[in-house]
Amino acid sequence: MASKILPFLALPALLLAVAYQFFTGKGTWIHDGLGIGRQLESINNKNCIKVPELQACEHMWMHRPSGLLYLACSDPIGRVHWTPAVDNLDLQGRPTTDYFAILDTKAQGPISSRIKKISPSLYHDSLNVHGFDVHVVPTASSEIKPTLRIFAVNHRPPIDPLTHTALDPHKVGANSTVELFETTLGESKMRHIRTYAFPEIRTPNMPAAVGPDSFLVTNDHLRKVGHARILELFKASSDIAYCDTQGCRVAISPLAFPNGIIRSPNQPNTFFAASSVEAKIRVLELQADKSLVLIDEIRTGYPADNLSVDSQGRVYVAVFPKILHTSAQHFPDPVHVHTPSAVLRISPNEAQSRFFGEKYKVEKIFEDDGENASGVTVGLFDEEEDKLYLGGVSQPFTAICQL
Ligand SMILES: *[C@@H]1O[C@H](CO)[C@@H](O)[C@H](O)[C@H]1NC(C)=O
Ligand SMILES: *[C@@H]1O[C@H](CO)[C@@H](O)[C@H](O)[C@H]1NC(C)=O
Ligand SMILES: CC(=O)N[C@H]1CO[C@H](CO)[C@@H](O)[C@@H]1O
Repeated sequence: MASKILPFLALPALLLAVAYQFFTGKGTWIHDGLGIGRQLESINNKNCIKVPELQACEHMWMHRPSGLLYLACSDPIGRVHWTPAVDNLDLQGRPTTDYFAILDTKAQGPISSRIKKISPSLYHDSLNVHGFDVHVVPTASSEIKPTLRIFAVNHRPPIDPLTHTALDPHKVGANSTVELFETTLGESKMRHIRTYAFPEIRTPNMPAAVGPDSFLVTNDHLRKVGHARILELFKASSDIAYCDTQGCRVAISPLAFPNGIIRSPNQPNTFFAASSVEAKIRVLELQADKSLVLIDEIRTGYPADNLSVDSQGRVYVAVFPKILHTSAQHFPDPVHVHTPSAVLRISPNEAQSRFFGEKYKVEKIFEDDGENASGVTVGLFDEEEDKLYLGGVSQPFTAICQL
């Protein structure tokens, strides 16, 4: 995002600077979207530890009963070279060691002894992870370890299918697919079941499992490459697709930069979807014909990122309070430049005001200037332990904060 957005933002930014006084209040795009004029707070950021073994873990998912935390991790420097979502398409620097890991959050002992990597089996292609989601196959009893079906976005390098030669990703983009792996809870292997490679999976960002073989997936852009991608900032043009073994269909469009998507744990047909450029979360309902219908919008005041839910159905949103700093300075040098992060919690509004149309309550449960957490793209809350797990697409560690 950084290098390409900035020249483009220069002119509007100049014009807007003039009108700064008038337009920077809460509720404006400048304030809510770009974070200009926003005051940072310190919230729940004093009691954190850093786990350097888990770097660049963009997304995570917790199996609540066991406390096993699944993470998709990479290498912060590698991300600078290869993150198709933000136009980093340098094949030479593409990380080749991306992996899934499990952190046992309930076990005793040093954290490093509670981490294990999951190695893929029956899979020989490249793996460049991004968003993922897990479908838990129900078991007859809680004594039996469940089977997990992991849907993982994979940004492959493009290869000509006929000549088997490498193509230029700056011209054709990454070859992004969704991989389905199967594993037993806690197991250090995951078997590859299949690859979903369909035109509707174009610029996949985050999948949300629907069933053992089906999922929704956000495409963050309409175009894989090119300067026109920037225009998508101003004109909603991308979509969310529904896919199963037969293929995919567009479930809803047009959407501007759809990003995190997550299924409600208590209403299986309800999904929450975030956008990187809009300060609201959409509540979407999956229909019998596999289209998505907008049923509500929750204003958050922040461009939102990756989403997670807790067992009570509350939604957690990782947000960038200072998106310009994050995209222009942190992403190009994630190890040295730290950037602010915040996590919001959205819960059903139980107060009086719900009768006046405020159906959801939005509260900020974490904010830090970059010292204890940096560029967080996912905040996962463990309500049993009152702990917040903070992963970042380029963060050189994973942070765990006691609330
Ligand atoms: C980060 O955490 C430490 C304690 O772990 C605390 O002393 C410090 O104030 C925190 N940083 C900020 C910016 O609040
Ligand atoms: C993309 O990956 C799929 C699945 O491996 C493969 O069939 C297809 O040929 C690839 N396309 C490109 C352009 O690399
Ligand atoms: C899975 C997911 O939603 N990933 C997004 C999280 O946030 C980063 C930073 O904006 C995006 O690049 C990812 O696409």
